[in-house]
Amino acid sequence: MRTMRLYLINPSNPLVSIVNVNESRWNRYRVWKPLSLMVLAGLTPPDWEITIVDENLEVPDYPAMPRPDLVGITAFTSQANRAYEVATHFRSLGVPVVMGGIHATMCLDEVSERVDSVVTGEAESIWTQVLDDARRGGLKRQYDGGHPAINHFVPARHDLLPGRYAFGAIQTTRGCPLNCSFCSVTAFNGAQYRQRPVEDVVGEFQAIREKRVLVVDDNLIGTRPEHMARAKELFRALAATNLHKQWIAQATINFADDEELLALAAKAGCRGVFIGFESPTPEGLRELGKKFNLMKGRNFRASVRRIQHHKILVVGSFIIGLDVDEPGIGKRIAEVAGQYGVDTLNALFLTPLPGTRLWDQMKSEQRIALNMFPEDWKYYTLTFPVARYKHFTLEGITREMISCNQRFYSLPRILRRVASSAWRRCHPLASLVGNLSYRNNGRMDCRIYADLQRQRRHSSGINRAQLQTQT
Ligand code: B12
Ligand code: SF4
Repeated sequence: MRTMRLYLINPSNPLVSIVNVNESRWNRYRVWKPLSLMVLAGLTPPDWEITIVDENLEVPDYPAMPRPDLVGITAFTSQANRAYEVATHFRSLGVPVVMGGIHATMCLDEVSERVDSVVTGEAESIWTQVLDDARRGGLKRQYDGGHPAINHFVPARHDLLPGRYAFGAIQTTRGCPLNCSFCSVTAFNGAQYRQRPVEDVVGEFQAIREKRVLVVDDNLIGTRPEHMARAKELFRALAATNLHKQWIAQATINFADDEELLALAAKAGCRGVFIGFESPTPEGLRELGKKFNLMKGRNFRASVRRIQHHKILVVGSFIIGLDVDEPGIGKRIAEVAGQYGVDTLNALFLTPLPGTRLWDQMKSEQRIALNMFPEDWKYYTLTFPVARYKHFTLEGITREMISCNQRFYSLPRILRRVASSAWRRCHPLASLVGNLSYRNNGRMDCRIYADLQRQRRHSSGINRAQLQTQT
């Protein structure tokens, strides 16, 4: 059988990509491995020769590369535009293009018009069939992978990307029952929380070259006692294998409620956790459907301290632009995040992502302001205001974001936080790097906001009519 050539491509987003990893060694900490493509590569039989292209690392000279037999493209919504440019290039050469991932699943019709074949849902159950059909020249227009059981997945191909990333990546669970209004995870991965067998995860951890690892799970510990029991089992097994890897993960705030869980996580190499606090007010949490954070008697400051006590840094995420938010919300979030004692703050604009409950609501209320699709998808990075916000103009909400970041990331506050983590012996260097990196991102965003305002005045770039209706 002839060996077939497959390119798997992660498109860049010109607004957020850092293509110049060689320019500064710190940029290595800002590009993350496209795990979806490594998983697809793992599922691909040996009669296919695979090249993974991560445009976030480097955009190659495609015309100079050998002609592939098939191109597979992944994309978050914010990458869709660039995905179509890449697809157009290969289709013009007569190479069939298949696209999958979250955007393809949520915007099937749009994607179908621009590629030869679309895979919706998770690919594990369907990818080899896609490849067989492509080999026979009989690709179907659409495949659906659904939500397969995640027992005994083949490991991702951790060897296929260059060693220029600071972090490896792994996934141990899928799905989330909580279905927050702004989040795509329940719609995409389902409400059932699925967990990979502990031995599979440990085996795959061992195959990762990097010392640091991003565990991409949306909630590594889950929400129920049996989920946490499995998380403990995983942490014990990781600690027992003595991998000496350091990893960061995402979790809900209940991570803080179980001392044994925290101690085991730290022993297994957990150095940081990303937690969605989302809103400083109960009304905000109710609006977002984040009822899990509303549990009676929750003291967020004490919860954060308990996590940090185990030398695990806490990144707190908040959303600006809720209907209940009033002017001054940026400053308030900075203050509340400071009171909770998080090590770094990740503030994002409320963004209607396709497929979410928020999308349906804002669409029906005609509040999606940047809606020249597919061009406008590039702004759906949660770092641009793309909707009409109840109590803010475009400039107003942008000012809130700037004031939030300037306050939280002022140099005296950064120094105070880093001193506090030094006092607690909780990775002060990592805290310093994290704080300076967020401060720097905030400053870059300010420049982009200023450019956008200028573009608006000159009526180029973003459609003027959209912006006028927004303000
Ligand atoms: C890790 C992660 C990141 C990493 C990405 C690393 C990387 N380069 O891929 C980082 C931190 C950089 C990141 C950034 C962002 N992210 Co993110 N991220 C995730 C997370 C938590 C896990 C993704 C993952 O790796 N999953 C594991 C792999 C194995 O699963 P998968 O990607 O779904 O791939 C499977 C299928 O989709 C399918 N598939 C995927 N691609 C393809 C391609 C082909 C050809 C085929 C056949 C199949 C296929 O097969 C795979 C195996 O089943 C998801 C949540 C989630 N559950 O998806 C959010 C998520 C994807 N992120 C999201 C968002 C919004 C962002 C940001 C825009 C904003 C932000 N700050 O978070 C930025 C994007 C910036 C940009 N570049 O434009 C949203 C995307 C929603 C949307 N409609 O796009 C998600 C769904 C989270 C959410 N709460 O809604 N993210
Ligand atoms: S925000 Fe977190 S808790 Fe809410 S649905 Fe998404 S993954 Fe689940």
